[in-house]
Amino acid sequence: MNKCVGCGVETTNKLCERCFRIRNYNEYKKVDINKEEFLNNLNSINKDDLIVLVVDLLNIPLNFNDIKDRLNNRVILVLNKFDLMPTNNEERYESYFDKYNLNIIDTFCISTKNNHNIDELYECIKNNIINNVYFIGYTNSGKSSLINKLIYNYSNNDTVITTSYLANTTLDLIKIKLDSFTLIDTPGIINDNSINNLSDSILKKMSKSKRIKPISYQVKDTQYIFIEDIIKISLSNNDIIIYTPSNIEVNRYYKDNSFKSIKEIDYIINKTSDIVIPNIGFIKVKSGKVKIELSTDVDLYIREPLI
Ligand SMILES: Nc1nc2c(ncn2[C@@H]2O[C@H](COP(=O)(O)OP(=O)(O)OP(=O)(O)O)[C@@H](O)[C@H]2O)c(=O)[nH]1
Ligand SMILES: [Mg+2]
Repeated sequence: MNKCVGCGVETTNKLCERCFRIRNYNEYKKVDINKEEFLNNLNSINKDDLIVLVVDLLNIPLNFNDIKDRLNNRVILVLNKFDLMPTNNEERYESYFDKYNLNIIDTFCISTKNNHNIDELYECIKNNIINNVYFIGYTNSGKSSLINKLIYNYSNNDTVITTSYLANTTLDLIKIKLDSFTLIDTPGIINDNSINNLSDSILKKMSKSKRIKPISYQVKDTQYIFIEDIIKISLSNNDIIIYTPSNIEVNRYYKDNSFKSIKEIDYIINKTSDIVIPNIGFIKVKSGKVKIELSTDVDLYIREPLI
């Protein structure tokens, strides 16, 4: 048996059938994974291996508890999808992670898509690597896309790892020789089930996202804000700012439409905070009551404002 060059599973061919279909027919298939088994993939990390922890700026985890034990090594923190962020204040995003107390050598805001800070990151990897560098992080954060970018920019190797907008694209370790060291792609960890509960059309839309354009709303009692058909927000005379990529639809209505709510959350906000909608964006609220209704089972959380 070979290992599929696209996702790492055992296969008789160079590419497994799933990767072949993603690449040739744009056909994506969700896979069910066992989180513990996935975490076991990281057991081969040795003490002197370098870690590149890849975080999606639109899906910052509340904590890194799942992978905390694997983060005792030297870590380069990579904040990916910087192209989607509404402001270019890199320091602001970087310092946001101070509170996570990770063992970080250096932090980079990068955009794999726009090649932003990739040279700087590569220099840092070269300066700190002994043998191996593991790219780890939550699913869909862009680990495989980043490795593809490094292979493309800094080698003559024509290997391409499969990437997609769905969760769990990489299924096993993938080792790539570059220079005198080895890059190791790892299967992303699921932090909650939010991404699997989003519709295919929303995920597809998110994969074509454009830079976030914040929209401020002064909302009266009788109004509602809708984000696509996923979220309905009601407030009483409150100000909010919605941060979602500009291709995501945000609308204000004076009447409720036929929104089918499956989950309701009532927040009482005391100080300026973000209500985070993983993978989609966040809502900055100053204070007061906010009611959120969801038409799909997405786990929201509150954090200090990112911006
Ligand atoms: N806007 C934007 N999208 C990106 C960037 N990098 C990756 N993506 C998108 O993010 C999605 C996930 O990318 P992958 O590289 O497959 O992510 P991964 O971390 O390897 O995912 P798993 O293998 O499931 O763990 C794809 O739709 C990519 O196109 C970036 O810099 N900017
Ligand atoms: Mg991957």
